[in-house]
Amino acid sequence: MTEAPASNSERFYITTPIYYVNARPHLGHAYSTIVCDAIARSKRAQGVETWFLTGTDEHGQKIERSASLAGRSPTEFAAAISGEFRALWQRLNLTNNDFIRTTEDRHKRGVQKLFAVLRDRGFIYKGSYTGQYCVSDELYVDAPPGSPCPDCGRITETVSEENYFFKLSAFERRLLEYYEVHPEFIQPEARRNEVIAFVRSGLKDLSVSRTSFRWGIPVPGDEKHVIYVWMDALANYITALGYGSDDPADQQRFRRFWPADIHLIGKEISRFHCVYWPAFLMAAGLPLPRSVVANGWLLFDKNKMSKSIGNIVRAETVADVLGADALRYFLLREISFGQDGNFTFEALVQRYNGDLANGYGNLVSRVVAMMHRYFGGTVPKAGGAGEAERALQIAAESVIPVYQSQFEARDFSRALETLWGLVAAIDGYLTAAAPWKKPDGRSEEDHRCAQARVLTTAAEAIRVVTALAWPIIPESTAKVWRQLGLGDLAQAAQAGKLKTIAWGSLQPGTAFAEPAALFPRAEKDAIERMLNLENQNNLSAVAAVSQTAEESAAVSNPQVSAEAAAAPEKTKITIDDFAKVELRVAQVLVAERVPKSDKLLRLEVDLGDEKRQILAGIAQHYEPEKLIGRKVVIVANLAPRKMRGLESNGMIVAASIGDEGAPVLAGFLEDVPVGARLK
Ligand code: ME8
Repeated sequence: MTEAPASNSERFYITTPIYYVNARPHLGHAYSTIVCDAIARSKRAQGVETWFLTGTDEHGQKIERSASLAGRSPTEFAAAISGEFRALWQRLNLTNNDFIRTTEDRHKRGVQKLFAVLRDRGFIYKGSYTGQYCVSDELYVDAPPGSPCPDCGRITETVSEENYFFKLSAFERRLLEYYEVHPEFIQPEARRNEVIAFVRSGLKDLSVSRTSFRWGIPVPGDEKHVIYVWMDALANYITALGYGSDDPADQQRFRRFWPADIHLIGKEISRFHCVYWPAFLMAAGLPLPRSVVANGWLLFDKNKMSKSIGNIVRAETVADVLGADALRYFLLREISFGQDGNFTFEALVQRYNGDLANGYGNLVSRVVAMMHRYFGGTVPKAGGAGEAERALQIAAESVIPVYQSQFEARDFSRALETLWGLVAAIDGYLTAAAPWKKPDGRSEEDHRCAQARVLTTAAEAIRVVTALAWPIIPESTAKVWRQLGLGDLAQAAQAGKLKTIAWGSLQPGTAFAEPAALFPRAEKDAIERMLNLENQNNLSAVAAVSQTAEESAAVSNPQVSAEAAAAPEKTKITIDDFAKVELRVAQVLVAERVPKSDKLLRLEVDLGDEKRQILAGIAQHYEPEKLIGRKVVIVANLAPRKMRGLESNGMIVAASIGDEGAPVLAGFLEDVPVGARLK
């Protein structure tokens, strides 16, 4: 049975991609995971039993190489980075029900079962593969040797191995039919069109095992093969629920939540999720997920924020300075979901101050403070509503369904715009009513009645905004809920009390809690503080790399380092000092002159696991065209610096010849792999 059952309104299963552990998490990862959290929270608030899964993708050649570059075992390396993801998700108040690591036994067992089922059903056969492979994307590339990867542009490597193959070609027609019958399966439309075009261009069988490295899950019964990392990774969506387990509780969870309602992913991994994954599931006779929804890219300095480009911003930095809710709000408000969107510190601070500090935060603190000042913090009985109160009520009642349907359609930015329209309306109402001012000629008693009416109406409207905004800014809305004397908001959501949000639930006699700061205004130095945190972190990342190298040098050569420590020499460096310098082989992909500079060339080099931009003062001695494809030696852990407005991330090593110091680039007589370390 491969047909997905019609959507189940009582249960909901949502997943994020599981993230590679080759580097620390950044805002791009946080973005996809925050979107899932907001959706999961809103489903729970509607009383839907929800399962939200995230985790880490820990096998494969890319992780094995990153670990070895850091001088650590893959197990240790993966555990450390996976721990960072998990800690960050807690910090951002994410409510995932499970966190799967692909190195866990429960996952290995499930993946091996899936492989065995596919083999038993005749969809896997043995053959041999000679062709290109992109280690960074863990992708087989159909192109001649030396070709760049069509997705990331890195040079592919030639692989020639005995492999197991999956009969992907057998699913071409069935997949196309499935996309046709289920237009909602791939979203948004642009991704659906790309995937359909890819499948229409013809599907070749897919190699699903590797023999040239060990860091993966062995093929059951043929252990010299490890299972292709994408088959391993995609299976997490079922192994985490209990696929492959004998335990009845796991089996029940799997039956309860599979198929997934939403696999939320970044757009670059649509092919894996919309072609390979449904084909594996069809072959295994399992139901297909109801939808694969792709978010666009978060850009920084006009490029996709990515660890390999090196233009990342950490979520911790924003959370440290402005709080986790500020980040959650900003990402959902600023980016039109499904499209690419820019991250800038300026826009972040502007939105924070405008919408959160001066908007919602200021509104709440004024109303709560006045309720304390004029009514001792207890909601008074209010007389009949006037025209202004009725207008605010109508505004709130019309915002509720519009907001909910925009949220449901994942148009988070518009949904928040709608909701903040209500914040502005409450603000306007309060300013016009000015309950802090007794108009001339109004009796004390009438004034008190007016104050009661205005403050209860404003507080009621704030209650509506707060209940609706909870999935997006859970920490601050929970504080507001408490200040309004309504208790624990998360518990209220859990108990289904937010299922219907209707006007008029704030009861007279409710005791407000003391006002507490929500969003302190960000001062001028907020951006500088965030930039400093990022710089410090970059430096400590370089230091961490050096330290690992230092440790490993000491371990591999304890005697030398002990002697060096005992008898330091002034003019000579120790082996430990040398180990701090990360010298690596890189291949030049792009070389061009820097405008208005006769000395500088701008190079883009490939280090195997990442690409970098380096500026080199060699333009008078080397023609840029002749450098393309050449392997050079670079100092890889040099702190980045800017020249002519361009960042240089590393240094090319060259001999300096003659009085003029003419550069001659270092190279090798034997062929050396890209990324190799010089020791
Ligand atoms: O691809 N903008 O892991 P990964 C928006 N392990 N989203 C971004 C982003 C950006 N700049 N950068 C990262 C993998 N993401 C595989 C997935 S799933 C079975 C295996 C988010 O660490 C986005 O969701 O490269 C993207 O798809 C994911 O992180 C890629 O994370």
